[in-house]
Amino acid sequence: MVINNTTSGLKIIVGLGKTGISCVRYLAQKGYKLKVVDSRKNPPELPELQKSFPKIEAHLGCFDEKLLLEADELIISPGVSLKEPAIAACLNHGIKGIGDIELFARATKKPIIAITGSNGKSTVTSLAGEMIKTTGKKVGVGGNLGTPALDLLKQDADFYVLELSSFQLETTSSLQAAAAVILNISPDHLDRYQSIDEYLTAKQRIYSGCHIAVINHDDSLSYANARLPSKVISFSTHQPQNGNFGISNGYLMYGNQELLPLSELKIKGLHNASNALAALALGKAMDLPLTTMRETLQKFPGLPHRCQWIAKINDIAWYNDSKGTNVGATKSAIEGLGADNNGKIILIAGGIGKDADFSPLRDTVAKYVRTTILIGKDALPIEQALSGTNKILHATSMADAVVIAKEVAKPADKVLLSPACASFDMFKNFEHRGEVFIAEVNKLITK
Ligand code: UMA
Ligand code: ADP
Repeated sequence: MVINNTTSGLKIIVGLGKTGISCVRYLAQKGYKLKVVDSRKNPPELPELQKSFPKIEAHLGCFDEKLLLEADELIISPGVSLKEPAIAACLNHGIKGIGDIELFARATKKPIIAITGSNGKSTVTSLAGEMIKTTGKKVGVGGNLGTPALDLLKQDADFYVLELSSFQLETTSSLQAAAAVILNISPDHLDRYQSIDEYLTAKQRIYSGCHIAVINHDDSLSYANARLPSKVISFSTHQPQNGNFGISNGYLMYGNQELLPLSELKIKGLHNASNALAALALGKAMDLPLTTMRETLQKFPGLPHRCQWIAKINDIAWYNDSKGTNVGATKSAIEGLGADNNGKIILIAGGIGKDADFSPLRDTVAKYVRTTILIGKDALPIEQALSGTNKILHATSMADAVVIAKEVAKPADKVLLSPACASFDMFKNFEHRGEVFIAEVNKLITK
C-alpha cells in the first residue's frame, strides 16, 4: 500500500542532535508544520528545542510508526539507519525520506565542493576551505566536520565546502556538486552496512550530477564503477599525467611542474601528502591559483586529534590520534609515525569496533608496535586479531592506559592513541576521548 500524505504538509524530523535542531531552525523559519522524534528519552538538543521552539511537539523514547506515517516527508539524521524498522516501513509506504544535505543542496545555487572517503575527510575539507580563504573569497565550511550544513546558509559565501559521510549521502539526491571527491575507501561502519559494496554505493552518490570529479588514482575501488562526468582530475602518490596531481622525487607535482617539497608540509606522513594533493585537485577544479594553494599548504598545521603531537617526556613522544576511528586510519597513523622512528610505538586502541575486521592491522603492528594497550567494549576482537604480533595489555580506563604506557615505553618510543574504533562506549565523542588522553598525559608532566 502506498500512502499519499503530500497534503498533510507535516515534516517529521528524525533525530534531535546537531542535524535535527539545524533542520528545525531552517524549516521552522520557512513556516513548515513540524514534529520531532528521537528514540532516546533525553536527546542532546531537547533543551534547545524546548527553549527556542516550545510549540513543536517532540515524541521521545522510541520511533512510533503510526506517528511517522502522518508525515509527508521525513528529515532523517545521519545517525539513524534507514533500515530502522519504523523508518523502513514509512519509506516502503512511499513517504519520502531525505536528509539535511538534500535540504541544503535545494537551498543554494552557490558552488559546493563535496568531500567524502573513509579517511582524511576533515583534513581535506579544512584545507580546501583555507585555500579558498587565502584567495580572499568567502567560504562556508561544515557538514560532517561539525557545523551542520544548513547552519552555513546564514553566512554569505562564494563557495561551500562540505564534508559528507556515507550516511548523509544516502539521503541526498540533488547535490550536483561543482567538484566532488572520494578520497579513499577502506572498511568502516560495517555495523550499518551489510557489505563494503553497500558502503561504497552510498559514498559514490557524491559523484551524481557533479561537474568535475576528483578521483584517487591509487584507489581504483573508490571510482571504478562510479558514473563520472567527462571532466575528471586525479591525484596519486606517484608521478602524475599532465593536468593531474601526484608526487615525484619528494615533490608535490602538477603534471611535470614541481609545486612544493614534501618536507615543507606541516602535516606529516604519506597519507597527509595524499590529502594535500586531493585539496590541490579540488582547488584546481575551482580555478584557484596554484601559488596561493601552495602558500596554504605551507601554513596548514593540521587539525587536533589527528596524529597530534602532545608532549615529549623523558625522550618519549606522546601523540593523540583519537580521530583514528577505523582500521585504515590507525594503520596509516602507525605507518606515518613509525617510519621515521628510532624506537617503537606503544599503541592505545579500542572502543566500539563497528563490526570491523582488525586483522589488516597485523603486519603494520608487527613491524612498528612494541606493546598494544586495549581499552573499551571491543578489546577482545582486537586482541584476537593481533595475537602473536606484539605484547597486548588491557586497561580499564584512559588514565590506566596512560600509566601503563608510561611504564612499558622505552627512550625514543612514541605513545600513540589511535583507537581504530568509535568512542561512544566510554566517551561523549572522539574529541572528548582525545581531551581525556591529553589531560592524563599532562598529569605525567606535573608529577
Ligand atoms: N538517534 C535516534 N535513533 C537512532 C540513532 C540516533 O533517535 O537509532 C538520535 C539520537 O538519539 C540523537 C540524534 O539522533 O539525539 C543524533 O543524531 P546523529 O547521530 O545523526 O548526530 P548529529 O548530532 O546530528 O551529528 C551528525 C553527525 N553524526 C553522525 O553521523 C553519527 C556528525 O558527525 C556531524 O558532525 C553532524 O551531524 C553535523 O553534520 C559525527 C560522526 O561521528 C562527527 N560522523 C560519522 C563519522 O565521521 O564516522 C559518520
Ligand atoms: P575523517 O574526517 O575522514 O575521519 P580526518 O582528516 O579527521 O579524516 O583524519 C582522521 C584520521 O584518519 C587521522 O588521524 C589519520 O589517522 C587518518 N587519515 C587521515 N588521512 C588519511 C588518508 N588519506 N588515508 C588514510 N588515513 C588517513
